[in-house]
Amino acid sequence: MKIVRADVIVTCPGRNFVTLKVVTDEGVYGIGDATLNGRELAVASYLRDHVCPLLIGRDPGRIEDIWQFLYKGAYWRRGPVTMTAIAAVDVALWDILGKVANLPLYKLLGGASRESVMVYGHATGRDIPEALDRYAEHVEQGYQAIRIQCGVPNMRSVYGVSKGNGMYEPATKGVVEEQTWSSEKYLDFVPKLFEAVRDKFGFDTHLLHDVHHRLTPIEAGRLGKSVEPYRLFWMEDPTPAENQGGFRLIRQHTVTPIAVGEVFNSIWDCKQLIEEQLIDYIRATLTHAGGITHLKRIADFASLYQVRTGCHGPSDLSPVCMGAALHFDLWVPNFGVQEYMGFPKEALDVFPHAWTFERGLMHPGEAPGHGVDIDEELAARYPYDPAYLPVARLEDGTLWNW
Ligand code: CS2
Ligand code: MG
Repeated sequence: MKIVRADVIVTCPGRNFVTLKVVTDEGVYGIGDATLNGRELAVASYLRDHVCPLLIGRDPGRIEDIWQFLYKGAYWRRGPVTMTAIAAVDVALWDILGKVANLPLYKLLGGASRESVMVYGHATGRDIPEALDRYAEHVEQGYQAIRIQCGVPNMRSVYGVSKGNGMYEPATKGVVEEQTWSSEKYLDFVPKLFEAVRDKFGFDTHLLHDVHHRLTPIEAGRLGKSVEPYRLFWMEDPTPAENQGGFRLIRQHTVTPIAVGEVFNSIWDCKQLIEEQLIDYIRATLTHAGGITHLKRIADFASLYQVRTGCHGPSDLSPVCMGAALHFDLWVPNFGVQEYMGFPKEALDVFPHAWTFERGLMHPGEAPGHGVDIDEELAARYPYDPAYLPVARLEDGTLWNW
């Protein structure tokens, strides 16, 4: 079997997605997600102009060799664009392998380690009452794990809160939104949010929260300590993780579990955090961390240190990533939780899928490969629509971490 075509499909059914389709001489094809929110065309070009021509004629079954060829052959190793492009190729090749073997991807990885995958949804509100209403809806739908984000009094904008009643989408079409941030106002407020959740709903659901890189390490230590009575499942991205050693300071002050890694793109980004047990969950996901081949390595390394997976799964990664991630989640022995924000209807129409959702639990299905397809004709009706992630500024105007 040989690769005869590799096409990049950019579409915007509700939001921009980049998909790689790899076609073999026997007509079997596989698809992979190559979406990098706010920088989509960089990955599309990296694939179209530099990678796809190198795939033609290769054996799609040599997944590991092609991964090594694209990683070492780039010379300029790692980075979100490179690793997202490699991930798209990798996931497409695993999809082809599953179709050729007539097996769902999770069986190729080693079979199911559990009956289903626990996912967490997003409850957001402009204030505590509204956030509690959304939390109640998720409890009603049977979610066992729920992330809560809320507006902060006297702060004009805040991370993670839906505008209106639609789904939360951070990117804004055609413009970079400038948001304001105050760590002091946030730190004074957010324990009240968790207290309200636990007072109203008790401790039966896993409570998650995303700090989204906003604090310094000592502030993160203060936050973790202040919320220990509310027993969070995790506080996510408490501080930017370029300085992995900075997390030692957080660990000195709190036992609140920590999740990091959605912006990581290789095992090297998380090595120190994992081997020093500075985190409890690794958030790296298939699309941005080199695909199945690399994320398996990260998960196996993490398992040596009792660090569990918590794959990133926002609506700005495509249904292809979601489908493949559920196979990974069903197999991975040190599974923690999977993020699932859902998708706009038009996106689910463009990407038919085999996964199921039932009362907070998901299953990838039994279709050969990862079970997600792309309707290219429908995709063509949604042209790319440039959109950008916001930036955050402190109240004095200093550019901060969004
Ligand atoms: C967030 C993401 O889901 C999360 O944990 O951090 O929504 C993140 O803000 C977006 O993926 C950025 O595109
Ligand atoms: Mg996050």
